[in-house]
Amino acid sequence: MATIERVEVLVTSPGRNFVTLRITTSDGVTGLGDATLNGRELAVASYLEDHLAPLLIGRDPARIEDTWQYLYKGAYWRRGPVTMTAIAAVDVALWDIKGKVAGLPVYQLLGGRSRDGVLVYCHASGTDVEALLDDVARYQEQGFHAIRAQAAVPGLSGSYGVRKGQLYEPAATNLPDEQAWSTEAYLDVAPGYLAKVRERFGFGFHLLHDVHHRLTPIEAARFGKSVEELRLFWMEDPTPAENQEAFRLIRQHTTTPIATGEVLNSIWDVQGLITEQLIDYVRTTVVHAGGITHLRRIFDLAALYGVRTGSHGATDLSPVTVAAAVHVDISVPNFGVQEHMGHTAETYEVFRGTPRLANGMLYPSDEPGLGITYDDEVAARFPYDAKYLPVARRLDGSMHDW
Ligand code: EZ4
Ligand code: CO
Repeated sequence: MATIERVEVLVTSPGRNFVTLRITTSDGVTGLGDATLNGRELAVASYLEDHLAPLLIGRDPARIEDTWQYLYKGAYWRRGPVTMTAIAAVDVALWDIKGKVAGLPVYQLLGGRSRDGVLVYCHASGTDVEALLDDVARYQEQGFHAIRAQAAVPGLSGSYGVRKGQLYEPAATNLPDEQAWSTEAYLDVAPGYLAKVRERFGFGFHLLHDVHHRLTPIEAARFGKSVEELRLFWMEDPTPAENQEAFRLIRQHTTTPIATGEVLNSIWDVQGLITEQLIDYVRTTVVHAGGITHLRRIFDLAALYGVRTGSHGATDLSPVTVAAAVHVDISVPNFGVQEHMGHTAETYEVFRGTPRLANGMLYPSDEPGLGITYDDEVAARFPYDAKYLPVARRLDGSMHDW
């Protein structure tokens, strides 16, 4: 029997910080797992290095489920983003190893393809409405069938989702950027610019919008109602995700589909949302929700209730997660859509072999395992660089959800 011989925690910052776990077996097979938790990277690195690595050495790498249960139950302290991201990294690295040992891509181990490719949505944004419309046009020309639209709210520094450089990168400062927020101003403009997108481009593509946890339940209900005719694919995170009750109220008022879950990390966090059919898309993803093993459990529960998947896929999820997500997405019966933003050229030099993007779809690699390799030499050129997500304050100076 092969055993786990080496466990390495790799930190690199090719444009942004990534934490990667590499497990090597006594047979010399390596597996990669993403362990990136934006703005709290080193907490997960320490969890892995100081607390999990000693437990993994000597274990059978083939026992993925048992290792998952051992790490989850063995922590005693349940759930939480740091724990679940660390467990995810181990889980994904072990799936990568299992695929390499079997000589099969991970999606084959998950039951094979349920579809030809994975529909992705991209991020269009603009500092004003015209710029947003230009951006939507650009993404349509690139062949995307699903497009998220976000525009700056005039007079506010804190509009979520508006790109400054080539990629939207909110964790951009060495201390949290303080941004101004006004719900009233946002609600005044957001339905209007989404309507302009439909006016200009019609209904022949999926239009998405991320509210990013900024509204109260009744505000979210009003927003959802006001955009019903625009037939959004979804409104994302209308209210702070931890209050599952809030979704019941929103649901009673609007037929606009709801997506949530990118900040949630276990099946327990989405249990009520799914079983009460309070959402349409569950956004939990491989890296923050306990890996492939646990994510599949969430998606299976969702399938029972007609809830589809819509996994998070921002730039802070490394190419290892993108690859793992595509292996899951292509195999599960209740796939909905996958968020896709892409990464810097430097990131693709560190992580090679990322899924192929064509005509608005991602296709998994057919290499054994996940199909991703990690270049230590390139990674070493980009040392860790502390970066924080912004915070939002209302106009009276009080804290708001960012
Ligand atoms: O703000 O991943 O839908 N995507 C998002 C992201 C999140 C970042 C936080 O790290 O909401 O842009
Ligand atoms: Co989001």
